[in-house]
Amino acid sequence: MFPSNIAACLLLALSIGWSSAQNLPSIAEVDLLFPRNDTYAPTVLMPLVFGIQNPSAAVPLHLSLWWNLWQLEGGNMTGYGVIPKAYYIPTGARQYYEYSSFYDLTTIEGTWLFQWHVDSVNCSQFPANNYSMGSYTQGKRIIFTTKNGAQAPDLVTATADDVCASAEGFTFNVTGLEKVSIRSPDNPDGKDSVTTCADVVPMSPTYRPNPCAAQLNATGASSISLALTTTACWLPSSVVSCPAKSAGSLKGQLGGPIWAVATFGWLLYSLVR
Ligand SMILES: *[C@@H]1O[C@H](CO)[C@@H](O)[C@H](O)[C@H]1NC(C)=O
Ligand SMILES: *[C@@H]1O[C@H](CO)[C@@H](O)[C@H](O)[C@H]1NC(C)=O
Ligand SMILES: *[C@@H]1O[C@H](CO)[C@@H](O)[C@H](O)[C@H]1NC(C)=O
Ligand SMILES: *[C@@H]1O[C@H](CO)[C@@H](O)[C@H](O)[C@H]1NC(C)=O
Ligand SMILES: *[C@@H]1O[C@H](CO)[C@@H](O)[C@H](O)[C@H]1NC(C)=O
Ligand SMILES: CC(=O)N[C@H]1CO[C@H](CO)[C@@H](O)[C@@H]1O
Repeated sequence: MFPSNIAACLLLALSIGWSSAQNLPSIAEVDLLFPRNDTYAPTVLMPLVFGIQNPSAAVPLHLSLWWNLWQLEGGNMTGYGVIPKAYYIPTGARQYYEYSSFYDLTTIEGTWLFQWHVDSVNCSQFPANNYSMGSYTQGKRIIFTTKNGAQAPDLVTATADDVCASAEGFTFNVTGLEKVSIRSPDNPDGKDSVTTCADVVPMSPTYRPNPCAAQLNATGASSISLALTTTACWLPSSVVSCPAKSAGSLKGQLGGPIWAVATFGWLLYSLVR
């Protein structure tokens, strides 16, 4: 049913700006910044970029971002992935980006359905019980097209003034924080760890997401592009043309390719069926 030519995709993060401590209530927002509902030239490294606004408020939401990509011609799922800890965030950053690429997926002309959803906790709805936090899911989808001769993916253009407002996003109104014990596989000794769980209330009906606040300028866009290329260069038999030197030195630094990244929790799993 599913094709099997899927390679692992890697997830990296970039945070920008720093702010002082959090006041409640506090609004966090998750936006899909790229791809947009647009037409792009086929590429081996189509970027996937989420913006997380006010990440300090997002941390206790325990966000997970899930996605899958379908090629509409033939209806085949081409790839899927999860960003398991979108809350793995340096405290105090104002703006945070989780990004990856559809590595070697959108190399041909086609129409693509990209579905994404966000899991988040609400401690007042699902009190932490038996060490687990209940979460709920919200999702959106976009269609984009790849066509020879179309524009190359460009994160600055995709988040520019004239188009940024229509990006898809979800907002969260965090009104309270609760300390909870969770037992997680991250603790091999079986000990509980204490974490913070958010109480969330619905947004006021007039409030609209503000993805324009997550605009990327040339500096941010090129640092993301560079990271995507560098990361793709860690993959065995990478189909990306790699600057041999930088790929080598990063391997040296981290002691291995994908596995080193997994250690930091930044791996975006893209599974093969
Ligand atoms: C979809 O998958 C089927 C079965 O693997 C395959 O025969 C078909 O060519 C695929 N379609 C496209 C557009 O890749
Ligand atoms: C979170 O749970 C509380 C209690 O059930 C509920 O009143 C509130 O509407 C929930 N928040 C959201 C965003 O649904
Ligand atoms: C915890 O789990 C046990 C066994 O599954 C169940 O019997 C118990 O009701 C649960 N407690 C709560 C507070 O949900
Ligand atoms: C967030 O919730 C608080 C408390 O219910 C409310 O006063 C405020 O208007 C909400 N903010 C937004 C933007 O909806
Ligand atoms: C690009 O954006 C970052 C983060 O918002 C900012 O710190 C930087 O000064 C900007 N660079 C330019 C050249 O505008
Ligand atoms: C949300 C979405 O994906 N909307 C549109 C994107 O563009 C294609 C082609 O122009 C439309 O068919 C989608 O409905």
